[in-house]
Amino acid sequence: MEKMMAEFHRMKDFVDQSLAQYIPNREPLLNVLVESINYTLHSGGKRVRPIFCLIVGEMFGVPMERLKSLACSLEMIHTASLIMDDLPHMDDAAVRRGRPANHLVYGQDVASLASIALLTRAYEVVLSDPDLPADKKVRVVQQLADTVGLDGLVGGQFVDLKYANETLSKAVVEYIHIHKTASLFVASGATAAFIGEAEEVQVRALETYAENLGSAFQILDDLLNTEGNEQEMGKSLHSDERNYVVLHGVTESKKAVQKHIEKALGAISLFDGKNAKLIALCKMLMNRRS
Ligand code: GRG
Repeated sequence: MEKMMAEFHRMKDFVDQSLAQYIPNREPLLNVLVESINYTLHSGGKRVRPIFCLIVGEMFGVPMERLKSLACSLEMIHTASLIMDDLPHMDDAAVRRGRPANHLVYGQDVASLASIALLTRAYEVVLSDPDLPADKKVRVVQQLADTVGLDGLVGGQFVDLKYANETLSKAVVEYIHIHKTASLFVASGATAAFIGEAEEVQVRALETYAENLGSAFQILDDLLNTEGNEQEMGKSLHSDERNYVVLHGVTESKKAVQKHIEKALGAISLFDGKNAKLIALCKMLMNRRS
């Protein structure tokens, strides 16, 4: 496990360093906006989605360097969503990644623009990658846009916000988790597998893994919101929210996490002998305290 953790650290460092190259500041008038983007981008995110992308790439023989733009793009989308999520008219959170939320430092106007700039940049970096063939770029960006839009993060966030004060059915909670959280996990694995020219059945298996890992990740997030500690988590906790734990209780939620993990691990048995990192990623995420 220690060796595996060292590998994940190596991937995280690669993403951290590469991200810095993708946010150049060519215009002094934009200094504050660029500073606001970098403030949240480089404030200690776990880089889970790009790490998953790099693991999948490795399984199909794609070197990290070839997935640089995609891995960074996934993290930019995720960070853009966090900045937006924290805004007062959304989740209204004061702390993110252990620091005051972006809008509390730079203002809501700048934070909103930082989120949009980062999201747009996410598509640009893939489209302008000289090492990715044009047909691959188009499919990847199409999947990323789908993952963010109405049928993805935006849809999940909308349902989460608009139905937060109603009694949610299991199906609606599942909709929120799959769209708001799991969809970006799915895209992280599926796009890397596509670049690695994986077979259809392998892509499906990775999607099942990612959807279940993403759902487990979100339920665990809800559990940590209830049982965790704000300092360790590095973000504002909303224990009173109508999240999975409030609806189903701690015991049921822990069972649901376990069930999703079993499904995730079941799906990747197909890659027997090549799936050690995916198993380790599951374990690492389930043991997390932040
Ligand atoms: C602007 C891209 C964009 C989307 C608009 C605001 C919104 C729609 C969606 C919000 C989605 C959201 C914040 C989901 C929560 C997902 C989640 C569990 C976040 C925590 O992820 P970690 O633990 O965080 O990986 P770190 O800080 O480690 O990166």
